[in-house]
Amino acid sequence: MIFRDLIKSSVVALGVTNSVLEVASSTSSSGDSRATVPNDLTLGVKQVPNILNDTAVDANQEAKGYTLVNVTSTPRGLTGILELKEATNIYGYDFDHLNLTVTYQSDKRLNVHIEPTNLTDVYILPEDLVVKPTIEGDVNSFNFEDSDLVFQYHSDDFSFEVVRASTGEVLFSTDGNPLVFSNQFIQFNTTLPKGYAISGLGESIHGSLSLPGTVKTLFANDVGDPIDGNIYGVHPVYYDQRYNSNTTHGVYWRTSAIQEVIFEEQSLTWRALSGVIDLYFFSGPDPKDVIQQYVSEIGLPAFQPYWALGYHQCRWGYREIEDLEDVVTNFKNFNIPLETIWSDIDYMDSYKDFTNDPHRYPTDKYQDFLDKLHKNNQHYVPIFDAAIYVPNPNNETDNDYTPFHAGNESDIFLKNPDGSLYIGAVWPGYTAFPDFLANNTQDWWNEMFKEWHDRIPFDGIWSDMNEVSSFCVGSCGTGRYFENPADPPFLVGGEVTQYPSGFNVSNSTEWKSISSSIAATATTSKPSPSSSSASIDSMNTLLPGKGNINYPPYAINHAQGDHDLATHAVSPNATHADGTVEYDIHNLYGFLQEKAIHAALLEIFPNKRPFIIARSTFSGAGHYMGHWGGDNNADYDMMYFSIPQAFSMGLSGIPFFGVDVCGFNGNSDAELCSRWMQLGSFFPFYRNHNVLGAISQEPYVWSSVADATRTSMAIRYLLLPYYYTLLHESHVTGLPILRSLSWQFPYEKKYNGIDNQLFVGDALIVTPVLEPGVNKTKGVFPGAGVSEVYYDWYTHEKQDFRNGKNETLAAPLGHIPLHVRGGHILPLQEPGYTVAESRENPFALLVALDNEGNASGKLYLDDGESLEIEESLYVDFVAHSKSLTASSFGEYNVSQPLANITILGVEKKPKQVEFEDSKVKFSYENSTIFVTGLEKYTKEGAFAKQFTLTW
Ligand code: MIG
Repeated sequence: MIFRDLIKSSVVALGVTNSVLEVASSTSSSGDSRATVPNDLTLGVKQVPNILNDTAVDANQEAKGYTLVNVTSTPRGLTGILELKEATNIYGYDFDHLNLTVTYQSDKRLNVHIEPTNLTDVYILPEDLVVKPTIEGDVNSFNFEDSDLVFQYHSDDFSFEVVRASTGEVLFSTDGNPLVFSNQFIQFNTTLPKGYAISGLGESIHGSLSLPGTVKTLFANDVGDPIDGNIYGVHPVYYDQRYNSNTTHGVYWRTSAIQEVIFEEQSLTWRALSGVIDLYFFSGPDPKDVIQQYVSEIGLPAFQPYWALGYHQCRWGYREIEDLEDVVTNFKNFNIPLETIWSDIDYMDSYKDFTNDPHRYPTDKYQDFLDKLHKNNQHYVPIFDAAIYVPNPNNETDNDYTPFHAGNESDIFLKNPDGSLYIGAVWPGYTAFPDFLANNTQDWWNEMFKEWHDRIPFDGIWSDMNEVSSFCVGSCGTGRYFENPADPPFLVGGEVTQYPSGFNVSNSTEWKSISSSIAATATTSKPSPSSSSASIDSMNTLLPGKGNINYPPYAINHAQGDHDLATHAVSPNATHADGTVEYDIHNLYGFLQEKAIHAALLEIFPNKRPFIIARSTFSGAGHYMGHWGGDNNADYDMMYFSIPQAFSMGLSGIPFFGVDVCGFNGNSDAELCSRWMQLGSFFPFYRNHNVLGAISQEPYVWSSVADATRTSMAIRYLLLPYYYTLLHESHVTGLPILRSLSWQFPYEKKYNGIDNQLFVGDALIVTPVLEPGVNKTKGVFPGAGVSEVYYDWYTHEKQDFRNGKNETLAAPLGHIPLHVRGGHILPLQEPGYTVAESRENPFALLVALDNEGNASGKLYLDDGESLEIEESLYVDFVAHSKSLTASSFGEYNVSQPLANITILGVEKKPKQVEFEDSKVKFSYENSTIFVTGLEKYTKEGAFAKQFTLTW
């Protein structure tokens, strides 16, 4: 074992708190003594975030703005020139001439584009990296009267407004605040109504954005889920819900720049540290309209394979292949469905991508394991880290690492400004980073993935660390990689002593022994600043051209302790093949890598939907992958935050989302894990994942959790056709799968910001328990008793809820309140152990009638995996006047019969129930008709023919 200093800040940044001691080395048997990346290489230069600096210059006050001249109308809008009134050079060199172009792209979409007339040193985001919303219809003509949005401007002291034509409401106005446009600082400000209701601007774990004083920093960051801080992805879009006019609009700034958005009492100031202004306004008018308008422009969500909806088990610390085998067996023995088993970095040979440890994960055993797994219709997804190990040229064995050499020969890694290799440090030691702007990268990449898959036939990829993360500041491996392999500059995987809140009550004896150690480790540290972005050029950091990109004059409130942009990330001056610096596209690294993985998987599995779960995302990434919430904690607050995080990913075009169920950092406990396994079973992506060193938290570890899991998993698997239909809907329309109450009921402000309940589609509402030690929970049921009806999922009883009332619901451990909204019909299928088995079982329908006795619903099915779908099945269900009709379209055949139909909300027991012309068996209880024995009428397949059921 090697003893090293425990570097608190790095450890905390990684989320690996309370680690005691274990060497990161994976080949402990070899007895090699390994170098360690020195701690001092991890230390950035402390920055004082501008927003925390009382003496910082406020550009809204100091800048002088521009004058608009030469306004010319165009068939689709107007153009003009903006002339700088007076240079103030706040946080950057002001551009003296800008081009303004306003384009009415459609009746519901307006683009405001502002860029310097001289584009030298200005980063323009290419369309092949991030798609551009395009003009609808004829580019040369537009009927301005039809537009929902109107652009207005003032020439002197240039400002502009976007107004909603139908209501005259000002949606966006820069009036009263100058435009600032310099090489390292762009800023505009819009007024907002008092008490605004805004969402978006992810990715962050956040409460409401509607609180004045909120700051959203948009800079992709490898950090363990700080509340409100910048985390893995960047989504520069916000949704502004206006309750005075019952309308919602969206504003998207198509930029990869480092950004910060500041919310004040009645305004929002949006800042970027490079690029140009490329703003898109979406007119809605309902929140779901805005989501679809935005998401369909950035890229509709990927269609995940059907099996992705099954249950996923993961952890960091399945040390050897036998651990995976045991887990798979245990799930089976405890009769808890397991669809996919995952590997964290444990499988790798010294943490090198594309390898497997010869002792702990020997290829032959590994292959046998996967073979058996696949025979059982189960799946395997390994982790993949973004950085590529730079082998030690002085060590022959170590140097035998093709992925690096092949990549280096093809010249596909990021460079330093002087053209040398940029070498950072990640798990294996000093590492290089693929450059997805280099010409040969994709070929190399495809080859590496292909070879890996030939040896280890995985079913999808889990992409981690692609912010892109690096443990040291700058190219620390330059001149040092001959020390490789090198351990990370901190310790990981020691004993974890942190337990969820409430653990002391439910586990009082264990609590006694651990509470003192928790107290001992609870320290806080305050940074002592050594530089600041206080005033106009106070730090003398202004530079013409690109400027000072490693330490921009405006310091964002980056959630790394020292706020240095290069802390825990590749440095801003790392350079791409075409000369682009990371500074301008850091936020895109993960997105570009995910596109490359997507392409590589298509080579391996032609015409199969690639399954990718990735960490760093950007606008449009959802077109390629799903996302997990990163390093949360095993605690109730993080379980709660998973709900707003899911909403936020949904409105960012990433509906396939879930968090580490039962919690990542810290130990979970039976109560938390039981609640979380049940809540997680309603998320599109359902995966339990755990940090190295924490106690086991597979659902079978505690019998109460096993029971709770079986209960809610049975519901999830029963609902698979409903979920798959939602998956398809999100793929073709952009709509999220998990929906907030404020999107479902957009005209009542009291439902805004409710994030302790969630709708799954439009038909189901989940009201989870989010705190320890209780046996009830509370939730609201919009419209109840007025326009809406809600039924208890379990008892089928119509609920006596009142509109707007916070209802108390019984929720003993093991029970998650679930309600069906009247007016909906849900397709169901009898659960099997795997998704494949489930798909062999008979179907069923759940009909929840509304107050008028009506309901409708739909089902979508296909083979569940083809990318180009040749055969699909669409079924429409309509119930009214005591009859239910199912009509199907399409070529895809399901051979499984329909077994039963449940109809909720039937006031009187019917005399008879008929399926087509045959009288069928039924029972009646609790205002519910339960029809059984339909298999004999649907032998050719549940939806082979149109049918009608009457009662
Ligand atoms: O720096 O691979 O978010 O899920 O278990 C930590 C180890 C690296 C971070 C991921 C987490 C994963 C862990 N990884």
